[in-house]
Amino acid sequence: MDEIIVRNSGWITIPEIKDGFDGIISVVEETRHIPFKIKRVYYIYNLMNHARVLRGKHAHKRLEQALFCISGSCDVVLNDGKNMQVVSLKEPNTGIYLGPRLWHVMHNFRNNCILLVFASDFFKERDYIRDFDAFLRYIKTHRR
Ligand code: T46
Repeated sequence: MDEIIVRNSGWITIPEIKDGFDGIISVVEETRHIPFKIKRVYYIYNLMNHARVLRGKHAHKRLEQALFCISGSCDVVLNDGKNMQVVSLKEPNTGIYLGPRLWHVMHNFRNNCILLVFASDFFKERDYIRDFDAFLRYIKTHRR
């Protein structure tokens, strides 16, 4: 696992309970494994394994999220306005913390990728910054 160098992010590893031939159970408990109170859960699926498929392309002003690829794999480009890096999500028990003010793009979806996301708030379009130049302007005045 590469070290995450961008601000407001980091790996999250959740427990795996191995049941031998009967499979594995992975568990997420709010505030224990996920560093915020969970208000919303959503998942993204039916993703085409195609170079043109790009999701994200935005940042959030306040929202905190935890992103897990629970089937297949994908890459996430993270950009905090200063540093940029690409992380691969490929283990169902290893996700990333996606804090606020972090531009992110998900792509390279492989093998019927299913992205499971835990979010700290309900859906609010006004929390999104969907223009990259607007994001760069925003972080100049909202660094914490
Ligand atoms: C994020 C990344 C990781 C809703 O109405 N409610 C919801 O809870 C969500 C998540 C989306 N939507 C609507 C808003 C759009 O009309 O679904 C449509 C697609 O959303 P969006 O283009 O934002 O999807 P992604 O995959 O680019 O981004 C999603 C989350 O929206 C976002 O918060 O950080 O996953």
